[in-house]
Amino acid sequence: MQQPRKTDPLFVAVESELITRADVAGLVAGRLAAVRVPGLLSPARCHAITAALAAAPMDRYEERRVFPVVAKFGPAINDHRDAGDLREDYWDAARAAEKTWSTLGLSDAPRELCLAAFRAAWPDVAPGRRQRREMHVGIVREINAGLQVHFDDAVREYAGRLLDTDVVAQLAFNIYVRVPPAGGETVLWRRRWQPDDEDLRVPGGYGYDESVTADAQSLTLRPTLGEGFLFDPRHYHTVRPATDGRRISIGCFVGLTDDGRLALWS
Ligand SMILES: O=C(O)CCC(=O)C(=O)O
Ligand SMILES: [Fe+2]
Repeated sequence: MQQPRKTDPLFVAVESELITRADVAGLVAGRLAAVRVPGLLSPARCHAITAALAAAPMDRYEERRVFPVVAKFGPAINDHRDAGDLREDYWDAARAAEKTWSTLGLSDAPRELCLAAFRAAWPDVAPGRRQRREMHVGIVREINAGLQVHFDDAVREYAGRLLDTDVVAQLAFNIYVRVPPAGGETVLWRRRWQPDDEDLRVPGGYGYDESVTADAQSLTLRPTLGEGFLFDPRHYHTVRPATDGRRISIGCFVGLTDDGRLALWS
């Protein structure tokens, strides 16, 4: 893909030792495109998690929408969405995933790993609430064959509000607990959804033809083991196929709410 002749100096990735308040604020303000946190989890913890996951029953995203296939553990809101509403079966899937995880013998649940990554930056971080119920936090995904080019924006995807509080900005967060030796990059484009993009929808899919990104400036981030990425998912993004090996992450969405808190969900 051709890079534009002139580039936006604010569309950059920065590295942080820990997610800071300035990182979150910088992403929300559009002063940054992505924050990378190398070594957020130690290799030993990543190995312990992937070893335990071998005994966990993974399922898949809805295959008629999500192709190539993506294996996952725990519910994703977009698999339980009906006409802009969250179906009741989300809650059953959430409780079932939490129960199964507790049998794996690991010290930290995905929810705790996600919350912990933000506590230093934003002490007021908690699972988001919908109709007073706590959202599921921490989806485990195995994205070996890549993703469609897409964006994530709960404001557009959920006609009413997704959470009881208003989300004024949404970020996407992932920690990579297993990385392939080649491929598996996350690509972000400096391009947001426009109404005409609907002409470029992948038929039946959740994404768009890659030409939607035209010659927009892009950032390619290759995750390293234990690294965390935080970015604004309203920018079109994708995951490239792993050419061999497995790519496993634990992630969630992060909402900045109108009362200045961070609310997480998956
Ligand atoms: O796995 C990744 O790097 C990004 C996945 C993604 O699309 C997201 O977290 O919104
Ligand atoms: Fe995404």
